[in-house]
Amino acid sequence: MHTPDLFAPLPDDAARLAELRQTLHEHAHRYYVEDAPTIPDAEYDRLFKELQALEAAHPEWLTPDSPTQRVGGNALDQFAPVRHAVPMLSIRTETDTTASGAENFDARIRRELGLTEADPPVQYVAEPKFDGLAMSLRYEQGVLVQAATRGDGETGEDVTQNIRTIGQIPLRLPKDAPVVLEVRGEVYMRRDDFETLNERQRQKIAAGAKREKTFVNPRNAAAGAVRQLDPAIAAQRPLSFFAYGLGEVTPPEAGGPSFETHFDLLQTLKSWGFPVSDLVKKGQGASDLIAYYESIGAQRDSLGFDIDGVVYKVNSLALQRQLGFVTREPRWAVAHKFPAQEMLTTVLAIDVQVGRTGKLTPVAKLAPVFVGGVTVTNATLHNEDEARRKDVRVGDRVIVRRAGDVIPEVVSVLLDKRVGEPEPFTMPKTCPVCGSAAVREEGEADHRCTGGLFCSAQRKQAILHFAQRRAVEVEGLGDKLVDQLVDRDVVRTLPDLYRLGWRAQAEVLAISQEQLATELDAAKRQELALSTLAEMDRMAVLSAQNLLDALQKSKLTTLPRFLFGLGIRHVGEATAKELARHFGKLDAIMDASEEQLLEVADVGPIVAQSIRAFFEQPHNREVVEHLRACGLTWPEGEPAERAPTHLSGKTFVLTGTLPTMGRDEAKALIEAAGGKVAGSVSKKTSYVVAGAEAGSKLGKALELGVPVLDEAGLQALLQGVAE
Ligand code: JCF
Repeated sequence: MHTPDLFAPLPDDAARLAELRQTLHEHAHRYYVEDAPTIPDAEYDRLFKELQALEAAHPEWLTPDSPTQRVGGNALDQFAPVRHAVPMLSIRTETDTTASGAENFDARIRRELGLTEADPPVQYVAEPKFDGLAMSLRYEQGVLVQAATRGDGETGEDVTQNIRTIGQIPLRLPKDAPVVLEVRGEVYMRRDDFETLNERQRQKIAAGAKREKTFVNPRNAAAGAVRQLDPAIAAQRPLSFFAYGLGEVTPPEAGGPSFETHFDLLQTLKSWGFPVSDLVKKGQGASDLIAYYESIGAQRDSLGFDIDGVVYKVNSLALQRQLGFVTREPRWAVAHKFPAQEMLTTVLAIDVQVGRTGKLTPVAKLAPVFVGGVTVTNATLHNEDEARRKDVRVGDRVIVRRAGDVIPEVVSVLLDKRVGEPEPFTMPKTCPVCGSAAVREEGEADHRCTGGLFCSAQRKQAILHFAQRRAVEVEGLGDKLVDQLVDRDVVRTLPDLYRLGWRAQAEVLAISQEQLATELDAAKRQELALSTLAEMDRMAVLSAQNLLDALQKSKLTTLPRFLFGLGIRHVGEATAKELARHFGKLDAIMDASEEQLLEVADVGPIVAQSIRAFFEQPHNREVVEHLRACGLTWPEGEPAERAPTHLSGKTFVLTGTLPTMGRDEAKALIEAAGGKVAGSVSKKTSYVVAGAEAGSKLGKALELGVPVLDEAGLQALLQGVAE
């Protein structure tokens, strides 16, 4: 009788193992590349553990392309050199950040190809230029066998262990992939992954870890991860990958693929499971390249990752061959750079600025530097802890970053360039403007000046807040004029804006301002205001008159604008609107108890308390009474029923021009249906409503998977016929 071999793999196990690997490969692709998982994470984990158990029971079945082998292997002493079968090209960069960068490239291509004006435009592919590290991935018989850095283009380093940990990189390819395939692309780190990583690093440092550090930017973090000798550490650094080209490939004669265009090549890479950017576009002639440069430039800050320009490539591979190379750079491609977002400069001083609510912000004064397309001379250090953490000191060489509309900030200090031992930054104990005590509340990051409206810096900010477009709007009242009005004591509180010159006049006549009011008719008031304004620097007669007209116009306002303009802490525009709708009248709000305030949608305990505290201060009630006495009015209503709520809890972002609805109209309709309109797109945005010439907000919506509506879609939603 035949004795069964107890150690022979059970055929059931072998089949299950193959099945698990296949399933896990598919789900990994859906999760990492398509960003659209079809099973819950827990289910993936369960399948993964089942495979690990099977492999543990049958070590002889272990292969390097198994999904379990992404993290594994031992720490290295150094990386082995890898000679690239086909050199890794660098790419010529065009630093002219105007349209001519694209025009020059197109003109050069046409010249090299001997084309005349009569010939049709050249076909191109345009891609974003990812700010990461170039990587070459080598597959043999469809299995990832090696990953190498660019190095000097001829010889790179073998970083296979680390690259395996990148979920987006396929460990094995479908059957139709060639026997030998080298895919080239960029390893990078997404911004959100970078933030998470740095937060984790900060926590480790706070817990006493000595050898940990935070990273300056996603590129450096990615480079550090790729060059980690211990793959277990690399595995904790979340990396991503985009493919953009090929190295060595089985030639068509030996059964390999043949492509006609760069675009087809990218599509095929995608079909084999490689991430290819959705932002890659076909186009023709210089005009399409310019349009692409501008469109990607507008989306730059809302992409989830850093790019430093775009790349243009001649689409036809036959034409690419005809164009050839100069040294190691292809003639058929160019990188068209965007303005740098990070630059080096020197800290001249560290000032402390006082905001409207008394918040003290340390600000680094910088030697002027051109960054992100503008000249920067100030960079915020946020608060004391941030300033200390970055350890910025006067005289330091620092990296400043400016992205989009974000306030410029100091990214890091070049410690090895520090000269001598400048004093570390400390927050002053008193307000630099008014000398009142500066305090930092328990659990808060910010220091605040306790001077309140005694502090001229706070008063200036309060006036500018009141006069801004979204509040009562006093056109033409800018910060320079407010500085003068406050510094010369013409304006102390908000009502003084409507009583220009009264204080000085009352003093001259030795009477109170109330008495003066009874003596001044409209013409005299006008004359007094004009002569007072005329004394301000750079104030012409015409602009003085314009300002008086603007002040007059601002007197007829709305309750929400007035409330918002008062600058009550935590009362933004949306809350002001809710308060106005709920109570109808200002007096009702001023006298409301915390409990009554809590009945308003969106008002929680902190906001209720802040409103209550504001109106409990006699001087705040006085400001309101005087503003009314100066003629500020608004229509008052009855307490309203809760507005329709079928869009409540939904947040909309509007971008571009809608065919028939104006922006304000769309906003009003959304709000009337209980929805909110926000200025920027985030994961919390419910819908983006996009019209013609929609900008970067649309790009961001597509990237985050936020549903996008056109005007008709919005109408349907407003009428409740769509979800
Ligand atoms: O995204 C990049 N950093 C990038 C680099 C994209 C490309 O299409 C490239 C590249 C370097 C060389 N193409 C070549 C030929």
